[in-house]
Amino acid sequence: MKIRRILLAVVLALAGLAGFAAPSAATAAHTVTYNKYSLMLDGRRILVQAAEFHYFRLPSPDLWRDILQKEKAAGFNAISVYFSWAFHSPAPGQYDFTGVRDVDRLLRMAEETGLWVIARPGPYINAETSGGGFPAWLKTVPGRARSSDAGYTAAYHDWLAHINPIIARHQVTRGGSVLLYNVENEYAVNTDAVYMQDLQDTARAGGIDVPITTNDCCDAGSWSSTWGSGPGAVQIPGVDDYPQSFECQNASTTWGPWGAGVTERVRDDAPVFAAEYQAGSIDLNNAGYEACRDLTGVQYTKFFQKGNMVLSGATGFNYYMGFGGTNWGWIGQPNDVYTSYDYGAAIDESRQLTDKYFEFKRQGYFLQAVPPLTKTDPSTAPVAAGLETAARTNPDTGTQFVLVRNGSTEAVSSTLAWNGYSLPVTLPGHDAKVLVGGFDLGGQRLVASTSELLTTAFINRDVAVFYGAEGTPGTTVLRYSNAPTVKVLSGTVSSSYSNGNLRLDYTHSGLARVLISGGGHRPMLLLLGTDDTAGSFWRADTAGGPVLVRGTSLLRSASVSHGSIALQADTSAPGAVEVFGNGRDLTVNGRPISTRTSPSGSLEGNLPGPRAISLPALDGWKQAAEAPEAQPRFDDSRWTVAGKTSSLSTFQPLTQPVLFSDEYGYHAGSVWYRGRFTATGSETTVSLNAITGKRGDYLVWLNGRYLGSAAGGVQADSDVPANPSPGAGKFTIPAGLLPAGKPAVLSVLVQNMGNNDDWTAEDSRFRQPRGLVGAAVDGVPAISWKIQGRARVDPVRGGLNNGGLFGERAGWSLPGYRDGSWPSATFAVPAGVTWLRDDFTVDLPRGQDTSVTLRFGDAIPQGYRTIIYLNGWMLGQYGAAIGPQTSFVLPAGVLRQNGRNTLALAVIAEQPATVTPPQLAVAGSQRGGVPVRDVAS
Ligand code: IPT
Repeated sequence: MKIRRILLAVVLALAGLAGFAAPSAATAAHTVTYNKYSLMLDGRRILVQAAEFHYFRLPSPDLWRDILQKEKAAGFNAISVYFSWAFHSPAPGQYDFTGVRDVDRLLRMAEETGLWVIARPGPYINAETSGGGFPAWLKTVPGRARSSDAGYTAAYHDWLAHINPIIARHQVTRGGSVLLYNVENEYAVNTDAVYMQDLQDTARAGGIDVPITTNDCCDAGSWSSTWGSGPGAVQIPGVDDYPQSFECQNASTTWGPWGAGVTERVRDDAPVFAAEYQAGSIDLNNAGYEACRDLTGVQYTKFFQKGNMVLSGATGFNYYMGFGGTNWGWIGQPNDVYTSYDYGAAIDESRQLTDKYFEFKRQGYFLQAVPPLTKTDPSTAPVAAGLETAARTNPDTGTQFVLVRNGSTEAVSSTLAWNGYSLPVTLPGHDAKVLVGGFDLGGQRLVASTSELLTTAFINRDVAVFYGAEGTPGTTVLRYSNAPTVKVLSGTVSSSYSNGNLRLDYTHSGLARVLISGGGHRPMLLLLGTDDTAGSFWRADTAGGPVLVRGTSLLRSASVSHGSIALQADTSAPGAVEVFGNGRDLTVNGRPISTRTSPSGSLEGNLPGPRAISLPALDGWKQAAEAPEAQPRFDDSRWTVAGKTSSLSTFQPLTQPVLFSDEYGYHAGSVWYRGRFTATGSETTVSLNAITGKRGDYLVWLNGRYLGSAAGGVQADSDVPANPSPGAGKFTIPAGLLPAGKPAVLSVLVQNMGNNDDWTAEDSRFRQPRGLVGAAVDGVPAISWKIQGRARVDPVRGGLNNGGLFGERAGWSLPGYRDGSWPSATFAVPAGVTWLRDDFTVDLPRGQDTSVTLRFGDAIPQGYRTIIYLNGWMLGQYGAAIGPQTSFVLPAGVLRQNGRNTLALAVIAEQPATVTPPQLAVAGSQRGGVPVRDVAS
């Protein structure tokens, strides 16, 4: 054990030689300090490059590792994680940290992957989650939320008492990977310093000893000592920037409407920290997430992020989101998002790498290659006519970082006057570069370059990869004590030597290779690429030295020992692979690969691609209609009596009693109401009112007769005048339906689409009711009500998976349900609730990562909504009223990849309809992947 620990420590120390090593299977305890420039780990400056990841949006823990490895492979050294209170607590005092909620496992995985963690346990998290992460039961707890009021305080103390110990034992100070602890979230509209201070005191009392930060809203710093040195100030102020805003439908014309995206320096005793920097967008206007990816595409990622690097001097970055994931179950906040939380992120919802991922990789590798960036001051920038320039310099090493940006949409060619040179530069429209000069690059001295540095490594000799936009000029100047020998191995590069400087001129194209030897330095291989060729490099740092790889679609990890290089890598097609590393033999995913040595000193070989996939047709559908609750004689004796007369919501019930579903412990999904009264026979109209959140509806029956449906109310914002009648529906009672003097039963099925968030820290918004808010039948003095929602908390899927449809209560969504007596589907459904079930078997190639989706027709039908369950896991909602989504990710693990699966669809129809069933489709398949076990179902 002890030897193992020492070995790991050696590995860690070796890894530490290359750039900013994040933890790797961390064991040793570290200290974290900071000053104006950066955080420091054991006194060594670090730069934090984090990607936001929400474990609760990926219900297959083995796939967490896939995402973490992909983030790591893009040069991220950290993840930022919200911990969702609602996700862990279905009821007051009940907490679950098992299975898909096992955050201890998540933090272990982060350690194993070598990623630091910025832990963000709220209690309020926003994040387009229902209630902003507040459990819905909090709506019934007295005391203003996000304040120091007693009731709220007791509630969040219980949450923190559960989550803080888990976070605390994974801190870097205890050998783990949690580096920062973030309290609250954009707590800027209504502020209570006693509350902010208590969150920090509670964390400290709970063993949190890493620096505490908070993310402030909207380019502005607060909760810092300069803003108010009183209670509530955090150690490291973080600032959120979303320069592109969220109008994905205007992607092609939008450029920075929310500002320059330069993270503000809030105070001088802490580093600048971009706590959330926009890296995607919510799809506010149903444009689809590809439009959001365009809004925040490669040009945006270059222009704004590189600008921020130099203009802000930030040494902590967190990109929101790195991977968005899925609002499965009822975790989403319906006003801003539908099922998919793809976010237009660099890694898409089906876990595929997009173009933007490769831009993140270029930037991430660069940041790791230039330690002097952790301590810089603004300096005089070289000038290039027609282009924006700015510079920072490290006061100790003199290393310069020069931003060159083109704010126009057309390419600009200019000359950069820098360090005594006139260097031609061309930038495509909306492009940006961060150039480095005065830098010790391995055993070399870089004077200046108009190519950007991707990475540098010592692999038998110095290897450096530089790049620039295809077809643009590049110049690199290196210092030598006498003329070196320059050998161009491939490409066109001219060189000249004078006064100790070697100048190389070239046009960025493909991948040029130049071997430089002599000149008083150790030899160097210079690789001069384009955005694409540079972006194709993968790097892993091993105990046996760094490894550079080209030709795989991903490099997950590498090891080098006794002359053998072993890669864990994915391929999306068969093809050539090239590996630079300290070895003569190569294995990929355990398979020996035959190789030859190239003139560049690398190993070259060929790798197989993925095997073909065949998916079964979904053609065995069975069908059953339900909604017995609509029938007058239905037995509701076990249902909850709805008889309350008041609630804590500022929204006053329109009629008595209070029918808000949360008051009766029903917090998610569908909820049924049955109201009884004695008819006079002369009633004409049922008047109802329901609040569902955006995208919801409700359906109404009287004495078993379907009366129709209405859209549920929204009332998303407290800043619009309150709508006294948000979700009104009037239903005519057919003549003769209500015999005089006879009991009548009114049945109503209401969707609860999720709760509003509490972004502005106003109770009115988050406590807004869900369910019926008013119910009357003309001439009827009183209706007595019963209510039924979810039957129980699903022990593996949790409290947000199910609502209270009859089929959900009776297990129709579950894989084990016996549907043998159900007839084959006709797909003709009446108004009301109809279920479709299909069992299917898949047998996907092993050792291959296949992402499967459920595809519906592109023309989204009106008039009904479909709730999708795979093996009992509620994975989405499809319908015209819900959003533009037609394709739903079926995460591996929830999808049994080699076995039998059950799909169940609950169709809630506002009128009779014919349903077009979905089919399975492949979103991507790569040889490789991580082992994925079936998630308990
Ligand atoms: C910022 C929130 O902090 C984050 O939780 C998420 O909601 C994000 O917005 C939008 O996706 S708030 C910022 C836009 C003012």
